[in-house]
Amino acid sequence: MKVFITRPIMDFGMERLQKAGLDVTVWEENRALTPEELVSHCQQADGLLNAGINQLNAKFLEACQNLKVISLHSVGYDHVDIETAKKFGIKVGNTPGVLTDATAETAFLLMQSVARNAFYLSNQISAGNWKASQDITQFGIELRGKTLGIFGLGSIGFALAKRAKAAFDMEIIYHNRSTNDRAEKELDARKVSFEELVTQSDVLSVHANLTAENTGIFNGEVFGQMKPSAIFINTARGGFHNEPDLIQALDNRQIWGAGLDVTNPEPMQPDNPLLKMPRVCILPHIGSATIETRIAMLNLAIDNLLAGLNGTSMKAEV
Ligand code: 8YV
Repeated sequence: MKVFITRPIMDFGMERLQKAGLDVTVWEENRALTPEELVSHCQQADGLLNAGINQLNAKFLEACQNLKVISLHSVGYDHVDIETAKKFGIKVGNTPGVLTDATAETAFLLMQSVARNAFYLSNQISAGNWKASQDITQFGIELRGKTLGIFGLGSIGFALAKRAKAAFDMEIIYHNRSTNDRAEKELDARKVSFEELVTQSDVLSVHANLTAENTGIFNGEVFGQMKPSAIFINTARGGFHNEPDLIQALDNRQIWGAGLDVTNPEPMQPDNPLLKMPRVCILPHIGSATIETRIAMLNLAIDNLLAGLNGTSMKAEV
């Protein structure tokens, strides 16, 4: 059977696929595939291992109905038209759980870095301005005892809340469709309305799945309702926040700071003003980018791929 992979994978992964007797084609070019190239490669394949956020929309799926399985090298599946895939009997697998801690640690890193204005002051050193930190306007704020608001308290949100509670004794509030009993029991977390989350959070961190309903939900109006001392963190998907509105909210001091591991659009352009702003920390979508986590993600993605090709049940099916 033929498999197409959208970017080079670790050697052990290739060995597993070759040991399974699969005919593997890998996209080696140092650029994203065009939608046309993706279709032309997938029309020959039985399975697709998709790394990155290629749009696997209805048009793509219509053209590639021959696929038995799409195995995502990601937990997020907002770039896949799941209903259409199901319609064509194409199984879709993802990688939940194995990246929970790495992604939560990235959010934890960002909230601390923003609170201490770390990236900006570090860049001031290379700009020959060591003393920038002595200016009171560049002083940081402390997280101890503050309120952490989680938008979408699933496994990653819980892992962040647990760290924030243990390290800074932060109060946890969350906005979710369903109640998270474990978080309420173990972290004394409190379920609140969206309005309360926005107005009460000292740090508001996004950990939900991106949908058509919540796309752009963090816009100028919402940033305007947040505390002027609040920090906005997004390690989920750039589509949750309206970036020009975020820049304006920071410029107008409607919020205190922001930390992003996902941007809108991706990749972020090098001249984006957010990269030079105090109290702003930007990372290039590295939430799950640790050796341990990427090995676990690839193993799970290959398990799902092999199961999909063999018609057996996947470890993680969307
Ligand atoms: C992936 C992610 O690294 O899992 C996700 O949803 O965003 C990241 O872990 C990214 O999608 C690239 O494959």
